[in-house]
Amino acid sequence: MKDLNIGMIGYGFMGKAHSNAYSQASHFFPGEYRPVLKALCARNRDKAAGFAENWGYESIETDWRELLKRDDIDAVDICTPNNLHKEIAIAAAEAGKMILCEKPLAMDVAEGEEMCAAVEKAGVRNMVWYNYRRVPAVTLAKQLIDEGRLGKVFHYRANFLQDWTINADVPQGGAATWRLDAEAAGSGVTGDLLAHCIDTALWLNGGIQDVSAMTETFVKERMHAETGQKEAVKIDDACSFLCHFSNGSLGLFESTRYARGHKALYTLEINGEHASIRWDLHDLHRLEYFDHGDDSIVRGWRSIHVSDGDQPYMGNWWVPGLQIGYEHSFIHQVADFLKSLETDAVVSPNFRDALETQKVCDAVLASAAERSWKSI
Ligand code: SOE
Repeated sequence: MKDLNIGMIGYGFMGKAHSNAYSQASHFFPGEYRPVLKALCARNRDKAAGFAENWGYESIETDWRELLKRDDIDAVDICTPNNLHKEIAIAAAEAGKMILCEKPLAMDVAEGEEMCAAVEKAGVRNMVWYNYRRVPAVTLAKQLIDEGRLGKVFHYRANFLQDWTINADVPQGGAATWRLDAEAAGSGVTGDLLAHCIDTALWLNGGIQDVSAMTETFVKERMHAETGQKEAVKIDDACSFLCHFSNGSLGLFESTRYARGHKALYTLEINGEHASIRWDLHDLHRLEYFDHGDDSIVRGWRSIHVSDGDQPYMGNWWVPGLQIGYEHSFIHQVADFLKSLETDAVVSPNFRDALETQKVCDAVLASAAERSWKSI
């Protein structure tokens, strides 16, 4: 086995998800390459050391520029808030490192274009962590669509609902709440949650032509964790949009952090001429499937428990019937990245793919601001 030395920047929620994925991938998907947790980089030395010890990183750095200078780092994983993605990614590309970047790719399309240009000029392998594509049930949905089982698609519907910011005392800015600070996050639910829905939609249903959106910021001022002052909230708390897909289907998307009772409810449904598909993150190992070709007396929604060896990724896990969870989508993403090193295939979503998602996000925000349809 060849080593793929990872240098990870950041150690929050995604730092854990990615570290776990690097640790597990080669055990369950053995191949030519094996990730090695070489260095963890974060500004706070004590916290970096604690995280590194817990997850088994061999060393720490407190300045990402020093990490990029190291010859023993092959791939850089960017798990920082969104406002740092561009600078780090461009420098990492110039240093010849492979890059695995957290979503969304960038703060906006202009930044994303620069990042794409940098990785393409340097010729470095790159990937963005839109992990939900690699939930086996979602990958199975892609397989069924590609086999033509749905026929012409009429409707694509997706929601991503949460409720963790309803309390006006939740601050903006700082380690755990930077997602509420426009300076760090770029946008609110559009870049954080709808970006997932858009990435999956572009993958399953093809390009989006135009959008009509509305956004709302329900809590107008929040204390900023860094200044201690109440400041205007500039992110979108909720966003809904309509769109036309290039294949002629109509799209309907909704995301909010104000849906009391919903913690992370990502759902999608696709209605085609011959069949429909739906999926729900809270029951992520199941794919609901309605096939109009079934005999009429038994026709109905079937609930496919995606756990059998001939279903995506499942042959590498337990015996049929035993399921896997959220963290495995990240493990699959690492496994596919490692495989791409062997085969020299492009691994997706790469920066270019994620730029398409960014274009839709930017158009959605512009449409909401201007109250008009926007072309992509
Ligand atoms: C926000 O709460 C969040 O953690 C997103 O940042 C993730 O991308 C999403 O998968 C779950 O929710």
